[in-house]
Amino acid sequence: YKNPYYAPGHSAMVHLFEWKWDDIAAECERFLGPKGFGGVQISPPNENLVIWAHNRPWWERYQPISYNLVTRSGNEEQFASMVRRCNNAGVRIYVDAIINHMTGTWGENHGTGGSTADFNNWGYPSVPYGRNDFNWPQCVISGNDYGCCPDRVRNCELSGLKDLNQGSDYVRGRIADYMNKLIDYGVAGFRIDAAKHMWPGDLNAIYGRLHNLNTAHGFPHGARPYIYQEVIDLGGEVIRKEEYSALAAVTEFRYGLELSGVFGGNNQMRWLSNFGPAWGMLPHEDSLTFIDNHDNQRGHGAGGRILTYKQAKEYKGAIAFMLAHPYGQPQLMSSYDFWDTEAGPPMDHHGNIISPSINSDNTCGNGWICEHRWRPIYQMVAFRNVAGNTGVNDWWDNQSNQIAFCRGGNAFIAFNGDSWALNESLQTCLPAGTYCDVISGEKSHHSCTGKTVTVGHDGRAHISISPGDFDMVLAIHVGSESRL
Ligand code: AAO
Repeated sequence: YKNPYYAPGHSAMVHLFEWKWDDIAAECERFLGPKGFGGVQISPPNENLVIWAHNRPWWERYQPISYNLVTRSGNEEQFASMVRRCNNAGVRIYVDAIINHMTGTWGENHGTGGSTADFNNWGYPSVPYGRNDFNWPQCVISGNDYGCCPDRVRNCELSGLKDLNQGSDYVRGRIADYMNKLIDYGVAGFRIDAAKHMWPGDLNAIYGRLHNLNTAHGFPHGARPYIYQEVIDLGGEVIRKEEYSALAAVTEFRYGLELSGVFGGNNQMRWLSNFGPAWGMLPHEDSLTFIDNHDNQRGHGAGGRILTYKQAKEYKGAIAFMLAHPYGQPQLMSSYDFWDTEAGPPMDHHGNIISPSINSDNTCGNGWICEHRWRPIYQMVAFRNVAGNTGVNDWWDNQSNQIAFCRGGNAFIAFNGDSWALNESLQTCLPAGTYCDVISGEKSHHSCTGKTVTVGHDGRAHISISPGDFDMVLAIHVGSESRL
């Protein structure tokens, strides 16, 4: 469950938060595939409660009312077509699976596909679930429970969401049927929402019932789905991430918190020389890494000061480090603009999601931020693909906030987080040549629209990043040689 099964030459997944299936399919073909992205995490595809009381907030999608594949993002046919088209473009689809609970009660009672619930009887006829499928006695998790009481964290309700009993064979069956249907459609894996709130043994039993990935979609025989479990463990709680990494991969929340600290100026870059498990993070193969996610970019879930698109220069620095560094399986966030932390995606007055528009410079419009289309970000995905399985070598730092390192002999990156210029002759590990910095520009025909770097026969080059530069990063790799 720890292999994402990316297509060869692809890496990194992007969470296309609240995107529609047709738009994702188009994005796979026109952008993600050609740029070398590994996959897309989609918003939950199963039917959710419609919540007009909060003007269709994003979080209504975390309130399942059935496992029918119909949401604001699209219907079952559109889902199937998206998976097919993305796999054909070399881009995998990972589903956000909400299997801990069903919707809470909201004085509104119809789903995105027209299903209703019988809230007084814990009844979800479209599955169907009834009273016996939930944990009893009914109770709600309080903040203190995280420090003392694993049984309450797992058997009580997460903010009033009806808590399914995954110990039941019947419930396991309904969940596995749902996930298997998605696997058969060609998805490559799942984010397990609220995994901390389910017993590891129950999850293991459910994973054991899952089908192998669909060979008709290009997966090898016997391939198991990639599973990354949402477990917030920043220390100090009774439930530990290792209980879950024993089963499958885990979202490493410490990663984005630490890198936000460094790139936000609260810790020195030089300490990053041993970034990874030495910082209290999971082993490489267990770790799904990210800077921000859909929760913490708006103050939900794990707290802390997390960088987002709103602090663009620092954010791009942290993302560039994540993509340049070999530790973990990186996930990028792709957002819509928001100020109200409850606000749903761009929508019309019927609640229909408005598609992103694509500008001539590759960026998005209609209220969509599309961080994944920011040049330094998508070009760092290409950097990661070129770097491949190499480790970090030739680390350099100035004992402060200027650092640089190579990935084997394929790629080189430098960062300047100091208030003075970086101006050094550094070892780039690259063959002699003229390279185009993929952060400040790109290769265009036989020249470069940004900084150029000349590497000598000894592999050294003069590297300069001034504090006034638009970005704090400079990156070159064997694919950015500008006179090829
Ligand atoms: C909505 C309404 C509620 C209403 C509910 C029921 O907002 O008012 O009661 O409906 O109708 C999302 C939204 C929720 C929303 C829900 C359903 O975030 O606001 O509720 O949809 O519509 C915990 C879980 C974690 C969860 C996170 C939000 O452990 O799994 O809360 N994330 C996922 C999704 C998320 C989704 C759900 C789960 C539910 O990503 O989008 O909710 O499907 C501690 C614990 C964490 C815990 C947090 C928050 O964290 O460790 O496990 O996360 O508390 O309760 C420090 C600590 C850190 C701590 C943090 C916050 O930083 O170091 O550990 O403080 O206290």
